[in-house]
Amino acid sequence: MMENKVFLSFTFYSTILILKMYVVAIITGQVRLRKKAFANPEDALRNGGLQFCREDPDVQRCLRAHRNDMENIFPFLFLGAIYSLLDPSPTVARIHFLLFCVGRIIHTFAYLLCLRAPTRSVAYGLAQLPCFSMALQILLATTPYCLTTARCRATCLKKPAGILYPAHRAWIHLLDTLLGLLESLKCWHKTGGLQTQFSPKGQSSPYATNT
Ligand SMILES: N[C@@H](CCC(=O)N[C@@H](CS)C(=O)NCC(=O)O)C(=O)O
Repeated sequence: MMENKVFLSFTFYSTILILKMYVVAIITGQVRLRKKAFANPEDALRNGGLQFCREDPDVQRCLRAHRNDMENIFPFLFLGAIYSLLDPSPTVARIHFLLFCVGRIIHTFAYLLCLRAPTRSVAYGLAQLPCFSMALQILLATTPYCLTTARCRATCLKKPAGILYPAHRAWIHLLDTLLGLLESLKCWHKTGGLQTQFSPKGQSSPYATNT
């Protein structure tokens, strides 16, 4: 793991973001104390009385910021980890992680400090871009395997005499078309596209089989 620069970079930015979430949780607790707005009767009783077991707009804001972090940072932890395994360019990967991290930090500031719209939305959109890019690259890397498996299954469903049903033939043709499309995308990738490899270096296409 320590030799995988991309994974180290991912671990660094992920940890920063997890610490950021902890900070939001601490701020929520402080706002509860300052505004006397507790979530549980026992907390309210300890801090002045049951009447303080209530909601407060500032506490709600902190909770929404935290929830939005969970909606976005948790998927990033998955996407970033898998993306790191695809052997992308370390520089491109770092740009992905940095963009997400900066976007999420600005989002939190914008939310907690009630910054003027559309600051928060722009930060949200900025952070979503690398996530969509990583998701797309993961799909490009994994879809050939799934399609090849489907194709193998389809060819195994031959009639005893070795003849293919017309529906099977059409299905195999569709899978071949999709695989060809992915092969073209792969070439585009290698000639300066998204810089991620689909299969280990030097290995021929895994789906170059005959019908
Ligand atoms: N669950 C979100 C989905 C869309 C989203 O995350 N929007 C961003 C940019 S407008 C946001 O900050 N939403 C506020 C929030 O989740 O509390 C929502 O309800 O708004």
